[in-house]
Amino acid sequence: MRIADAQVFVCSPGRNFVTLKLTTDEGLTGLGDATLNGRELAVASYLSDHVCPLLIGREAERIEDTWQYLYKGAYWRRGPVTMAAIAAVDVALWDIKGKAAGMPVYDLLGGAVRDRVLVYGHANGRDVRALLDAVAMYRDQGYEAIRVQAGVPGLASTYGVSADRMFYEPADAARPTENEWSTERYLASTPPVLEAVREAVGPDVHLLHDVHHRLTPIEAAALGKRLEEVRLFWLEDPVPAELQDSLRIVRQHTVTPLAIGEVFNSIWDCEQLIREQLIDYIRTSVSHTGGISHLRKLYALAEVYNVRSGAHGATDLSPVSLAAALHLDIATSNFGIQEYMRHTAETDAAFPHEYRFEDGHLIPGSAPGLGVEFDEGSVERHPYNPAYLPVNRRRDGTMHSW
Ligand code: KDG
Ligand code: MG
Repeated sequence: MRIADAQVFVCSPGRNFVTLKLTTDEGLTGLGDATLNGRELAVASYLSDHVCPLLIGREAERIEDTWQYLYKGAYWRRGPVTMAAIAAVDVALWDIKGKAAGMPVYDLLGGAVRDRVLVYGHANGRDVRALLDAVAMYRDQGYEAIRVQAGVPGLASTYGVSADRMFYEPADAARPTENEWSTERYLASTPPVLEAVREAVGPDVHLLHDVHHRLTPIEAAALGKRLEEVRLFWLEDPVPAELQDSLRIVRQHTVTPLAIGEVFNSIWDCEQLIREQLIDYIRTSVSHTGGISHLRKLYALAEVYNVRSGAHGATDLSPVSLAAALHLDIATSNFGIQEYMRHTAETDAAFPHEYRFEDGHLIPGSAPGLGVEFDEGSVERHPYNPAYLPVNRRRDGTMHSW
């Protein structure tokens, strides 16, 4: 069975998505997600101009060989654009292989090791009261794990906190929105807020918090130490991700579990973090880390070092990515948790899917392949709408992480 056609679709049903569709000479189709928030067209061009022409005529069954061909054959390795493009091809080929075999992808990956996937939702509020309302809403929906983010008093806006409770979309403008940042204010206001949430929900709900790479190692160490009594499930992205050694400093000072990696795009971005057991959860995603083929190698390395998965699953990862993540999660023994930021009804309509939410968990369904379709009419109905993630400036005007 050979790849006969490769099409790239860019559309914006609620937000921008780049979708790859591969069709074989036997008429089977497979989908991959190539969305890179705020840089969508770069991946679309990488695929259409440089990858799709190379795929035509290749054997669709040879997933690993195609991965190596695109990764090594490019000469220029890694990077988010390259790895998102390779991921889309890889996931589409797994989808095709599942359909050809009449099996869900998780069966091709060794079979399910659990019946469902624990997920966490995003509660946020400008202040403690609004945050507690949002947490209660997630509890009412059955979530057992909730990420909690609050506004910082004295700052007009904070990345990660929005008025829209259910469908938070940070890429909100054709030129990046500018947020203001104060580490001092954040460090002063955050611990009491998280303590109040723990007090309100009791001991049995998993609470998570995302720092969005904003602290220095020693500031992150102090925050982790201060939050130990809150018993977070994890403290995410406490420091910028580029320097893996930074996590050693944080680790030396606190037993608060650490998660990092949503911006990583290969095993080499976190090899030291895993090997030295500097983190507890790795946040890499199928769509930004070279697809199922690469991510399962990364998870296998993590398993050796007692690091568990906690895959990124924000709304900028399309339902195709989410389905791929669920198939891998359910077949991975060192799975930890899956992020699940709900898509809007428009997005769900553009990508009809088998997976479903039940009692704080997601279930991938047992359709052959990934169990996701794409409505190509979305391209005309919902054209691309340039949107960028916000930027963050310190109060003295200098740029800061998000
Ligand atoms: O595109 C950026 C978002 O995916 C990111 O801000 C979400 O930090 C995030 C998270 O943990 O979901
Ligand atoms: Mg994050």
